[in-house]
Amino acid sequence: MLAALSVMSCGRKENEKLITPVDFSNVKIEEGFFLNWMKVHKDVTVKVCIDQIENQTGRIRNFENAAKGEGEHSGIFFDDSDVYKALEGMAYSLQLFPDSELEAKCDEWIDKMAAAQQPDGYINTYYILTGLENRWTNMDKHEMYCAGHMIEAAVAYYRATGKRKLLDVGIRMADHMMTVFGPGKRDWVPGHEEIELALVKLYGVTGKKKYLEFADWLLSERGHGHGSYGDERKWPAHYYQDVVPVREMTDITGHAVRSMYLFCGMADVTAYTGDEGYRAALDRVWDDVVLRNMYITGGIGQSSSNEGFTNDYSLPNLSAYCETCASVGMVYWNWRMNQFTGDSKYADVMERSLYNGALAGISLAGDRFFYVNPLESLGNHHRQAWYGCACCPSQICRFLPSIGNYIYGTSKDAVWVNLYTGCTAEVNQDGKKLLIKQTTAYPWEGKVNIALSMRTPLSTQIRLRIPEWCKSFGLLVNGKKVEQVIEKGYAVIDRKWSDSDKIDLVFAMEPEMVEADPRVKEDEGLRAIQRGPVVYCLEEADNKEGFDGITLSENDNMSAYYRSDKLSGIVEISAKHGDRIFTFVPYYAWDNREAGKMKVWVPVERND
Ligand code: FUB
Ligand code: ZN
Repeated sequence: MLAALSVMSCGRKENEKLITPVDFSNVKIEEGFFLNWMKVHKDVTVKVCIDQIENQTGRIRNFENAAKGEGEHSGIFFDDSDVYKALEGMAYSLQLFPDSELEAKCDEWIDKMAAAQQPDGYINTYYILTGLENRWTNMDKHEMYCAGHMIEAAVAYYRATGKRKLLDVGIRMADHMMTVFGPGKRDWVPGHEEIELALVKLYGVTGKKKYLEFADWLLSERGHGHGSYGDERKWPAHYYQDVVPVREMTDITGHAVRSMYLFCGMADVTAYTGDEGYRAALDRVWDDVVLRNMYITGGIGQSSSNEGFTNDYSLPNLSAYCETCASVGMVYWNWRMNQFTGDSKYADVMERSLYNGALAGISLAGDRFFYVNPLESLGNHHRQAWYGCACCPSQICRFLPSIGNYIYGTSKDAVWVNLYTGCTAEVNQDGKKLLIKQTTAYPWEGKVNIALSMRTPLSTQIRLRIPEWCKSFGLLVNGKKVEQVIEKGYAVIDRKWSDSDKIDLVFAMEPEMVEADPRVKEDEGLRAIQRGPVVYCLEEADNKEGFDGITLSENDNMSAYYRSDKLSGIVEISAKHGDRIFTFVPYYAWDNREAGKMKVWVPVERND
């Protein structure tokens, strides 16, 4: 039943997208680095989100009040989106760990959402409770943003359970929007992108092309002067990516999360339409984001003033905004770019943003969150149990359980391995079932063992990403060297595979001192430490004496060792500088102990 409605039934043009990702529901993370995150998500984060949404804030009450048509709206006008994003995360969790109690909670919330929907399909508790006559008057008020998150939750829950009540709410809201906006109707530029990618998901699940076309139309509305956002002096059009038509974009502007969702929407539409203009624009802005505006953590959006981008190569550390949602957005977008091109440079960025920018957004215990992720702290920046604007906690709630999405992909002739982590995946390659079991302590060790199981021998390429940080690697098949070529950052092995075949990969993984692009003035004379995909930082908790004066030199001896007793299990790095030893811990794990200072970039004495 679900398969009949799958994405591939919707007329994706052959070769528009090279790689089809292997869905996380077919990837079991039963060991390794991410297992702990999956458990923490299920046991803690989901419960924290439910408690915040039901008891600590008025988010679910807004739906109850909207259903009754009376009472106040509490919180921010886009708070509905947090409920939808948490629900999406709960749906993913159900897919991994069936749980009748959690499913009942989802059903309870969905009943409230459905009851709040207006007869004409409109749903948004802010306008329902503050005056429906004002709806669709201010493009910055996130009505389509909330609708998009609802549709994403609806698709997730439908896929997890087969239940379509929320999906029908989503369909009615989408149909409502299409009666008001569209060619020959009203113009509209969603002030916060999101609806575009959600409509493509709705197309994927319903097979109704009108949703894809509406997504494309919304994208084409940008940059023609249709935008109207209330206070235009405060937030000019570039904050909303509304200065030029999206096909003409060359530079990244404005709000970081909005940009990420826009680019995901453009990529998703292009995957079906093959729009060359969107593709070319995405390539241009990717260079601008990654080469000129990205932190070493894969975080983006330098400034709190616009929650977004400023000037090329201006990357302050103490005031870095690097919203958690923006790092998750980088994962979403780079994953899509990789699917078009089969170029590992996108998966490299995806990995960087995942292990550093995104994972930093949640405490190791899964109960506290960072919204802003600076690369330096004077000791006054801490995780919080929740936020008034809670986009980041709910983002993390939907992101963590779906991490399995980013590991594998398939194309006509190849199986693609993008992330290395302990897991077992069931992959359909050329109509045949292939079981891939990865065993590895990555990112702490560079050794990866991949064991294949299949009923009958299978001829296919296996494309193994050689991470950009890796200076040398070894690759054996069944214990022997084999012929391989490197293409766009992947080691390609093309052969007939048999049951029980094994691939052994070893990536040399040493602590490295990394220097920023010389145009980044804020990092002049500084170095950061990275090992494998993990970026490190100094915390006062480990380096109590003279923290502000810590200096390294380029030839300091660095050693890395695994500490199962520390920060849920990490590789710690010690740098020996003269008679002092400095301890570095992974950036994502900072602020999980007593309060203190932190820095990623450290002064270095040069040897020349
Ligand atoms: O506006 C909705 C979300 O709240 C944005 O994506 C975040 O940057 C925060 O402003
Ligand atoms: Zn956020």
